[in-house]
Amino acid sequence: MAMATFAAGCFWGVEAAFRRVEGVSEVTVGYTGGSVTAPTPTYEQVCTGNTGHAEAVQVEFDPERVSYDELLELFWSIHDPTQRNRQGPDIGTQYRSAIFVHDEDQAERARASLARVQEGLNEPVVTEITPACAFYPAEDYHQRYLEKRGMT
Ligand code: MHO
Repeated sequence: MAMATFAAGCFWGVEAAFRRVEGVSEVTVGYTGGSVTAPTPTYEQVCTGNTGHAEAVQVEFDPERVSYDELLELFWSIHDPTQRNRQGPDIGTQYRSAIFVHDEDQAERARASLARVQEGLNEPVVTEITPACAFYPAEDYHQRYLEKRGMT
């Protein structure tokens, strides 16, 4: 199993989208990319936009069934990567568009994929590509949030 980490706005919908993918075995919503590390960031803290953390999903996948490139395609399709620190009504650094890469191969694929997406857009893509760092799973009630409410 391999790991991929993405931030694309409110993590509820992002989780639901990745759960639909065949070859994805687990998706966890959480917080990453920020500076507050102890003990564990809470949703309330992240909501202030001051922790530096992004709402993100950690995707566990079988690379023989779904490729990282395919996951990237989905990532681009479910949000607007030209919006800085915002997706629709949700505003703040916690809603930024970001790819947290787990190795150099992912970094190269993410950069190449971003360049392809940029070709089709007039506005600059603001998606950050940074190395994956500590990932803090969000509170239980945020996991499978839409699914539990029959909203997927
Ligand atoms: N617009 C949603 C965002 C939730 S998401 C988990 C709300 O206001 O609750 O950030």
